[in-house]
Amino acid sequence: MQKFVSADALREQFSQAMSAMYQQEVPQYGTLLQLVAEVNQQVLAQDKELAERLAAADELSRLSVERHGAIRVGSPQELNTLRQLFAIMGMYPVGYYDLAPAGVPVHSTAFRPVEGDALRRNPFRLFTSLLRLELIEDRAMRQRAEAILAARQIFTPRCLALIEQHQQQGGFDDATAAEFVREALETFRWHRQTTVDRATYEALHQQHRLIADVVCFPGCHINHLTPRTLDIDRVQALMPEHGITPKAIIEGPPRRNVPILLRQTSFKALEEPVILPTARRSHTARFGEIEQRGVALTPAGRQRYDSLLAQAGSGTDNQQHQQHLTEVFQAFPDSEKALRQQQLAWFDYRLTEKGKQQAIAPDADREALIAQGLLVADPQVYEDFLPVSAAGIFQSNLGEQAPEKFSASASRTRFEEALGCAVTDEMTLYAARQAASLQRCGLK
Ligand code: OOG
Ligand code: NI
Repeated sequence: MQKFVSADALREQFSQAMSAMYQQEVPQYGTLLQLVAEVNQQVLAQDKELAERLAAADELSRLSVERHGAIRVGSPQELNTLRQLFAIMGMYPVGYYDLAPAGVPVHSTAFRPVEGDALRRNPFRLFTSLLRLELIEDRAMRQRAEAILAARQIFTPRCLALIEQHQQQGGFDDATAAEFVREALETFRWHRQTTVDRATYEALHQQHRLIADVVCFPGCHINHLTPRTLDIDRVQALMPEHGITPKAIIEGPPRRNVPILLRQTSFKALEEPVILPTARRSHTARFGEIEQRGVALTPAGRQRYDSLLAQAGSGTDNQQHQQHLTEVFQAFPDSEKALRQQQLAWFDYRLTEKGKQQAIAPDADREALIAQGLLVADPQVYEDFLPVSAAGIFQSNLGEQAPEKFSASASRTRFEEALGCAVTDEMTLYAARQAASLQRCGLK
């Protein structure tokens, strides 16, 4: 029988190739990677308990490969082909994010692994946005953009052929896998040369900077990659010393004893020269970002988070903003026990060695078992994104242009039609994982 390369191995190779390409294209990203690795090492050296805990939960090995990226596409066909391409690497669309209310004319999903083993091996995810051209009011402009997008092919012919081959044969051998990674990478490469003339670029840019970025280039360049840090406040503070200018505030929840969801910050997009057929100008699209991931929240926890975040509002000074957030978030329980008891967060349960030697009644009280040292609850890492944070990251990289408000309603159905399938609801995944872990312990 033919031996196929696993989807996990393909994803790993692809994410490494993507990182190498981006470090070459944007050297500041390489600097950021080094800084994050140093800070992670310091944190682990200072916090032995955390180091042991991460090791026990099998989280340590993935830390250094942990990253996400982001891309933006222009047409339903492009999104549909991306779905097929990412499926080969074990990445499936999870979650629907509508960014129009925050002034960004896109809606998005994250292509990511969904199984526990795949996530532990390599959690590489891509935040993928589809431009909502229907939000452009100028009809002539909208049609022009649609025509430009219809005329481009962001995938190499060989990449398309390999996707088809995979669908027919169910896998790749080693050599074909390597070729697939090379070909797939081409779609995400930066091109200095636009496909449109200066007047068209300026007109689209005038509509919205994002539209120019999505429509005027021959591919959908990766616009950032994001390593995972164990201390985002420290990295944010150290960035200037390393010649990197961070955005003003860290997005997401404040620093907590039990980190929740996701905290993110980025460095400003580069102003880089692009070549238009008859002119040159600068274009800002590509940046770097870091994130610190915490425990995934249940729907009840998430509701509480959303309302506290709305209550806290935003700010321009990071220190003040973090202080204010910390105060507002005092209303959110900050111990694992409380998060479990109030069912605000998702956990993975496992029996200790002692626990394995005992008969455990299916309806035994979990907290009692934990107190007796028979059961351990590891927080489930939040694997997804936050729309308010994402909008903040988008905005900080679109320059000073005042955010435009789009009143259009969310359009999940249209997004899923373009994608060619429904997006998976992330809560279902966390809930199923917690339930499966309890079952493995013989608990209900
Ligand atoms: C995506 C911005 C959002 C995140 O991690 O939430 C984002 C983009 O700029 O295309 O990166
Ligand atoms: Ni990002």
